[in-house]
Amino acid sequence: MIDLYSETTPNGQKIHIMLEETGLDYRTLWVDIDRGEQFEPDFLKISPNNKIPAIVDHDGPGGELLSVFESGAILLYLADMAIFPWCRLHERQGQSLDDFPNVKSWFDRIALRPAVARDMEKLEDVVGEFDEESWSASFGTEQYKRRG
Ligand SMILES: N[C@@H](CCC(=O)N[C@@H](CS)C(=O)NCC(=O)O)C(=O)O
Repeated sequence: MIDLYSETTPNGQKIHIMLEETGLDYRTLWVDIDRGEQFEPDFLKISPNNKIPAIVDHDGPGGELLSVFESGAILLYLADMAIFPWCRLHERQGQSLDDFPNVKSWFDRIALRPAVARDMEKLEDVVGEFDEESWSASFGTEQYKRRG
């Protein structure tokens, strides 16, 4: 269960939308910033910069309680789509997901989501393999050289 401390502002809406998209179990705790509720000591323990949105995950990493503030950080935390594309490249990092059964199980579940599968299929036709020249142009010695 996630507690979302929020208001109806665009920064708050980002997290409402993301939580609805993920289907995670959450409840909203409204913070009336027009009346200064963001300066209440209990809220400041969760969001030290006295801003909404903030979340408290009652089942964070290791089953521990975890609070996150700043909408960008919260979006990352809620964050499967932010890490999945990097995880697809695990072989390039010399890793096998067989060594990480929990990551593999998460990876397989994300890969099966309809939107992810659709996107991966579309990109499959566009993405080419790296050779020495294209690697150097993207990440190596050639990447900062001006062209033209
Ligand atoms: N960079 C922050 C901005 C959040 C923000 O500006 N929150 C405003 C409402 S949209 C707020 O809580 N203001 C109350 C205050 O600063 O006292 C984020 O993206 O989360």
